[in-house]
Amino acid sequence: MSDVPKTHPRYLSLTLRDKIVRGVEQGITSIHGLIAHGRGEAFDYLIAEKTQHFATAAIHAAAVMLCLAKHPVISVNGSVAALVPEDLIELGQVLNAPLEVNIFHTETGREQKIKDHLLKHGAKEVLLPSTEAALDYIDSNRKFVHPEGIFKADVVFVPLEDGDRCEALRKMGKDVVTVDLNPMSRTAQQASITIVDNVVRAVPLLVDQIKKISDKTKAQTLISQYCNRTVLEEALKHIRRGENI
Ligand code: PTJ
Repeated sequence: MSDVPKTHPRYLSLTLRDKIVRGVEQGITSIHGLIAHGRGEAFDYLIAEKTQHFATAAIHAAAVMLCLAKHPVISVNGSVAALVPEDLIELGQVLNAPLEVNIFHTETGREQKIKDHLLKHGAKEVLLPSTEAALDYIDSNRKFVHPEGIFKADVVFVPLEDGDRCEALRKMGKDVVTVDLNPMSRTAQQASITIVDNVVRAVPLLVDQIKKISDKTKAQTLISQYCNRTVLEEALKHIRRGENI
């Protein structure tokens, strides 16, 4: 870790950079994760590095969708494994959902390293992709999934996605909940629910929200009223107005 004093005005942001850099050094995060992180930082700036109202609305709906799912699965790539391992594990625990490693950039051994990293942070079980099950409508490495995990899932939580797989999952009739700071990305546009927020803020809030749901039938009403398009438009309006610049 670099020696950033806690009093530095950009302490939090610099700490996140360190986590991604450390992830690359450990062989967990793809080198492309550095570029993805930079893109995320730029959008985070535009929303004042705060969870805004459109993200809160999406988090509430996502909590319900994940709670009502019969077979929810949490997809983990090399970037989120470096940024929020404990929060993803807690999300899996509150939902009783498996974590499944799924990466875009193929580097030998990286999937296993991500799995080991999650186990070290307290995960009980982590699924790996298998050649026994593959998604339709996609050619990249992300098509390989676990037969008891993403292949069977009705709702998949896919933070920081690259687009293609979100489309494939939707075409296969699955619901997708994503976290993406860019409301214009293909993933953001195609997901069932898009949380336009930093994954480091969004996942703990999602866990808290899930814990608060006591009446699932009542919660169902919330989801039937949710419109992802409207929420994305709100996020774009917020960015265009430049309120935080
Ligand atoms: O581990 P791998 O091989 O699966 O690769 C993971 C990355 C993230 C490198 C890969 O999926 C990728 O290249 O993603 P993209 O296409 O760059 O998209 C990442 C999206 O996540 C972009 O829209 C970013 O704005 C957004 N993003 C980046 N950092 C964050 C974020 N969204 C939420 N929180 C962040 N911290």
